[in-house]
Amino acid sequence: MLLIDSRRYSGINWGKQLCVLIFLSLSFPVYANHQNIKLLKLDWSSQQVMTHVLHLLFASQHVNSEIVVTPAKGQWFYLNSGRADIQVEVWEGTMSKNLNTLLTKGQWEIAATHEIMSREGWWYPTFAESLCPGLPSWEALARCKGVFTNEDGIDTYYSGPWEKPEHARIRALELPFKITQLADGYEINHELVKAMEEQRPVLIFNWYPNWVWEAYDGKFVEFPKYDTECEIDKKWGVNPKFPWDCDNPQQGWLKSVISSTVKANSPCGYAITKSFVMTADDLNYASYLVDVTKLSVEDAARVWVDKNHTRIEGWTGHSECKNTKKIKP
Ligand code: TMO
Repeated sequence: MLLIDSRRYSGINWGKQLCVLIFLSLSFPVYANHQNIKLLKLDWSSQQVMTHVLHLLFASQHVNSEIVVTPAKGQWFYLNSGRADIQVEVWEGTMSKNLNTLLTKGQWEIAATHEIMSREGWWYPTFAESLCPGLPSWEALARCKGVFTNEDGIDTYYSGPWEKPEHARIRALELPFKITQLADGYEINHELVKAMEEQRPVLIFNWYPNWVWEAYDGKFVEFPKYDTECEIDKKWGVNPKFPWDCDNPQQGWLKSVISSTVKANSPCGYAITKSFVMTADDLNYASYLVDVTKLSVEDAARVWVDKNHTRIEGWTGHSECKNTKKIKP
């Protein structure tokens, strides 16, 4: 209706307009692709800070880059379609399947394997163990009605927005919990801190490394050990009727991924990203600066780089970077 009206009254030739629009939308991303390396910024603090740190390292070597923002769920679309070139934190616990699919496309490779054993799972404060004997074993949870409740007294597990199907795990392990799904890392941290301040038992998605382990005494629930078969074979594990009756990997990897476009177009950017290998302390500090100190992500990245100034040469002093003019300090 609107289109017909505006057509009648404005006299615009929509056919021609449409052609121009289609031409622009088809051609523009292709050209943009050769100009800037696109760094993917997702929805938890350490990833956001590390993305900005890489952006600063690139800038110090005159490598052009820009930051592209999407929630973690959108990352595979962004990577697959060339809308992004680098993701600095791919976690095994929630992202291994999608990463493997991406790697089979041939235009992607692992840039770095961080020196980190990562884990993602259900976190609770240790003081809750006296209220729910048998923890950290998952079997204790079924016997603990009324302990991990929300403000309305409903037994609740607070999940994140990341990819693993927590509903399927709850069904397969017959756990008496409703899920409240939080939007991102900031909502998770807010809920966790609120519960800690009220000394309220909380059952909530969390991960290692993260600042939480430095601030509070807590543990992961131990589910049956992870096995890839558990995700696909109903018969595997304690429940023969449903898949997903197991944990996430308890000692997972953490990697960065990079497109072959960067390798071809920016040897210096490629070399920097390959050498940008993080430790657990690096990520703890990054998340701490944002979640506890409440710095903006941009400021946190600058503080993080400052703290690590002795390592900068190791990340940027590559022969591939010597040709580019350096920014004068
Ligand atoms: C993807 N995350 C580290 C927040 O679990």
